Amino acid sequence: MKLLASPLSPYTRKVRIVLAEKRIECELEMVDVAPAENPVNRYNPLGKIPTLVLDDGTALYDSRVIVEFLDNVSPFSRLIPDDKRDRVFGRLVRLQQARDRDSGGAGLGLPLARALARAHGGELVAEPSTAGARFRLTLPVAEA
Ligand SMILES: N[C@@H](CCC(=O)N[C@@H](CS)C(=O)NCC(=O)O)C(=O)O
Repeated sequence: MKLLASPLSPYTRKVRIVLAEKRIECELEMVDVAPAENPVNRYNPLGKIPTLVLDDGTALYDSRVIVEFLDNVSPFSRLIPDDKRDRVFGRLVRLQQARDRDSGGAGLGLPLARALARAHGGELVAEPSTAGARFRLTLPVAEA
């Protein structure tokens, strides 16, 4: 895993803080994004840093995406504490800026899903996960 970075970039510093907090080993490659043919273009069409290049060549960019990925790589020093995970069930809560109204998210799906589960005597909870979101739905067995 390699982070294309610059010491002057605040977004790079944010990612480096997360790497340090979570004690994730990562190669750093300092790059200059000023030239038109900057070395980041090969991995990121926006040519911006930070860009994280995974061992299989997959490139992740935008510091928010990188930070969320890193938080899921290791459960150590969780950025979103387990006891705050229930926040996703709050009405009109959208945790990622990328998931705004234009992309269809109103922050109502999960509270409605939980309300429906509870209306049927069940429960919907968010669980820890190392790969994306994970939910557990329990419903009572209907009596015949
Ligand atoms: N939203 C991006 C912003 C990244 C960004 O603007 N990086 C600057 C350096 S701090 C950059 O690469 N600028 C070069 C350019 O825009 O061509 C993030 O959070 O990663």
